[in-house]
Amino acid sequence: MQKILNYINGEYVEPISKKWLDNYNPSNGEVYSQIANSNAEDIENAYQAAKVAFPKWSNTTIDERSRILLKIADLIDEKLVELAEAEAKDNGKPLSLALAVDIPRASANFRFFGNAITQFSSEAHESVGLNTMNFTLRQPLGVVGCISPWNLPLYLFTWKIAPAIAAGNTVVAKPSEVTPMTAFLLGEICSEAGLPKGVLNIVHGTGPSAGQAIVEHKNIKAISFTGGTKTGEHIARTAAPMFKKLSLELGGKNPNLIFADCNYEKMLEVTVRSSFANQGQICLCGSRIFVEKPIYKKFKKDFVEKVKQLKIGNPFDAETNIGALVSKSHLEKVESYIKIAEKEGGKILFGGNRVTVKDFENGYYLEPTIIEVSDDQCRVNQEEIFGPVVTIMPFETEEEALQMANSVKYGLSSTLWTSDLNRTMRISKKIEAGIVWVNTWLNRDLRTPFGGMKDSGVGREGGFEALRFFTEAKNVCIRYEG
Ligand code: TXE
Repeated sequence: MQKILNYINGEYVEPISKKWLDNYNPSNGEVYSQIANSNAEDIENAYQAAKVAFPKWSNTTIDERSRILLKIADLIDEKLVELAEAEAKDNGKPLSLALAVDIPRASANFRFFGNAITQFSSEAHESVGLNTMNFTLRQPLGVVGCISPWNLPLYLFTWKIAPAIAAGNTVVAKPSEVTPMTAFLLGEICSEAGLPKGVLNIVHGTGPSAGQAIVEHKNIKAISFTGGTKTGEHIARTAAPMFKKLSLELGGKNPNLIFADCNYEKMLEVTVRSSFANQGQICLCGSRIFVEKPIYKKFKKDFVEKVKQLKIGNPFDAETNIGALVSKSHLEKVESYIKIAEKEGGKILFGGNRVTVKDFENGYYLEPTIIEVSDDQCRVNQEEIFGPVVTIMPFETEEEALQMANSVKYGLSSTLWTSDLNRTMRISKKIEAGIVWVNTWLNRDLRTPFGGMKDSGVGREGGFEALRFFTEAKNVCIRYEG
């Protein structure tokens, strides 16, 4: 059975403990590989490799760093099919989605930061009349930690690693133990691209063991984390007293506000995607749908009709729109919310049932589920479910829509469907979300700040925000004569 090894100092190595975790294929429920079950000793080895590599890498020219990142991007592009197949097998998502989104975005992450670093600069301030000149240095932090989740495995793993190394840091990175395969494959790609040994170290294992060891390591200067809000809280509690820089991209419970004056057909097509893409396992999915009363009945009917057409199948079938959920335990967690919804008086308009897929009988399949609720404060409207489940309810006024949109502890993204410019500006300014998509969804320009507020996290990724996170600003003030 294939072993998923750690990638430390440019070599694939076994965990010191020689212990392994089972890696499941969600499409058929079978164990198909073994994952290095690493601990603090493996993290220390990875840290030492990163520490040794740091002086040279942080003094590598911007052009050379850029060249290597662009080479990694090209190699990911060349290995698109192999990586997409690995991602679909490991996560359960449709191969078509991995081919179209996950892997191209992993490549784009390296290409974007390979270019961005050649444009990144800092400020100078002349204290006029005082013979004083100030300039700001933006120096790499040193060894940094990157920890990522299972929903968009290579996409989110590289979204952290690319800016970290572009800025001159060296990295100890841990992917989710639920979906480690493409992170494992990234190691040899980096070696092939000529990334010097020790610049990137990939250690596999569980959160409480390998992950915790990264967070509590006294010489790892910053933590860039994406995952659940509860875990984010725990990481913050550990890292804050150590005064580490923290970037926390956490959960979401995103509103989708649909006004009667929207482009209805476009809205309907995109809302199916924003509800169920990646089996609803994207922190940016619009899982709370609010529809203006005049079109509520029509929307309810049309939305159910459209969702009924979605094909639930194994990830490798080109026709599949909805693949397997990532794990048995996650399937059970999502199902538990459907039961809670029924207890709370929600009405299941469509879905709610497990699906048996021919030849993949032991896979983790669930119907896309639409629940009509009457109280926006009910649990299925307040808690992140992170599966193919959305709620819908009507609203009368803009004020009511905005009040309900903001009435959750999360504040990650939001979607607004309207053709009214003034309303767009009013709502965009008042909605409590780090991202507002208007007449679109998951439309991403990597230069923009990415992240949420409230319980959706702290800090922003993307563009120069990410390069600023991974550097320390130092003011140099020079007094000169005459
Ligand atoms: O996240 P976890 P998971 C949400 C969503 C999902 C929940 C759990 O609600 O159901 O998070 O998903 C590592 N110290 N999102 O299990 O558990 C862990 O090993 C250090 C939203 O993926 O937070 C993994 O690598 N690390 C999110 C990573 O943290 C620890 C996308 C994420 O694990 C750790 C995914 C610890 N003590 C899930 N405990 C988004 N915003 O995109 C765990 N980890």
